[in-house]
Amino acid sequence: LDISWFTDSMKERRPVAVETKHLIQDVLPEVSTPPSVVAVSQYACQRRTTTENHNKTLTVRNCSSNLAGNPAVPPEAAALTSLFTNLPNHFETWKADLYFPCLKDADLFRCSSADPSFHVLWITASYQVFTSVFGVGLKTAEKWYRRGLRTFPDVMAEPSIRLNRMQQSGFLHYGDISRHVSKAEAQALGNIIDEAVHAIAPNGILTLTGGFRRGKEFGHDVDFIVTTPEQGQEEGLLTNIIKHLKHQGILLFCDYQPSSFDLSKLPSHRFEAMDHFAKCFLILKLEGHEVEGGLCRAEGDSRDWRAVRVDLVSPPLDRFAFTLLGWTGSRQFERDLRRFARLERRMLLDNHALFDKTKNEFLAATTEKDIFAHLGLEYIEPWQRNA
Ligand code: DCT
Ligand code: MG
Repeated sequence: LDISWFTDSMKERRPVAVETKHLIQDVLPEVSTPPSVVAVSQYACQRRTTTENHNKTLTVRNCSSNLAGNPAVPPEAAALTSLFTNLPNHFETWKADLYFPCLKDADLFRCSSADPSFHVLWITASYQVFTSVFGVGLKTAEKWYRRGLRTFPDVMAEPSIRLNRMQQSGFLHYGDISRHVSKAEAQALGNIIDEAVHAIAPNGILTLTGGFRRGKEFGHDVDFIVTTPEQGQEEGLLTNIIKHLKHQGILLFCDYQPSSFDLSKLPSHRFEAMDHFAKCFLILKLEGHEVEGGLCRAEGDSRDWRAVRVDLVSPPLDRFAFTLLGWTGSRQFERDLRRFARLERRMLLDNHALFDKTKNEFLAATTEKDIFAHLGLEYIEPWQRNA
């Protein structure tokens, strides 16, 4: 079996022309009949990946790595896995070694997921226990780990550690917000936010985005975009929504970041993980009676409410399509979309705008379809962006 083309590309982090025919024939003869011709783009934005792909292990691990701050599945691996079907269990460990050669020292183990139909392979990087807390990033986790702290009680007992407000809430609601959010819970939150938006701005526009827009059944939070048809009126919208939620007694935590968006500073040649629109990271109290079919409750939990993470972002209307495309994800899809724009089209794409470097001009868009068309890409529906 020669997979050097694959592992070498992983080491060098360069894209590969995916040539899977031999891999499938040599390694997996009993598993599936290989397609006679396999043509898979290295870019996720040229593939249609639904949640119903044959790649449950990596799909799920991609979610958990998202949650835990682990490196995401490399693009080459994501492309490859769209071809695997019904892998025998022992291949999961083999795949983990193949996909994560950089994490040789990481502690690999198996555990059953909530869905018993497949196993989830977790890579437990040393800091993961801490980065799983809302408000604790890699830097803080590393700092704590280097001090010899290994568990939450270690952190609590360390007198020199002063948790910020976000971390305090992260620990306080850890049990709730580390449990997944169901589609029904996301729907209930949509109703609550919609009511708040329309109490403030009768013409306000609320749009579900993130994983739930991609048709996922579960998520770690619920993401929404709020804006108004009157350009400029979106200013103040979020702060008023926050006040409204507080008045309802359901605001458990709020980190509000005002807009720092400045069109004259675009295009940005530097990659920025986050956009500059006004946004807030919330923890809301969701009550059982709001949710069709009831709450996702932990065993032995008798409360009729749970804490849920909600993100709201508020761009001006003329930036809406870019924000929607950026926040719909998946992260892998977004990364590849930007990489495709840069390398194949000499364009810069982010959540604010699309800039054509050849023509030296911004390309306007009112819908996601406009952006795909500018990029010369076939339109990919949100539920096909689960790379
Ligand atoms: N996003 C991005 N880059 C970031 C952060 C987010 O491109 N640095 C995009 C991708 C997905 C979207 O924003 C929402 O982020 P998450 O809520 O973290 O992801 P999700 O796909 O909604 O996953 P989950 O279902 O776990 O919430
Ligand atoms: Mg989300």
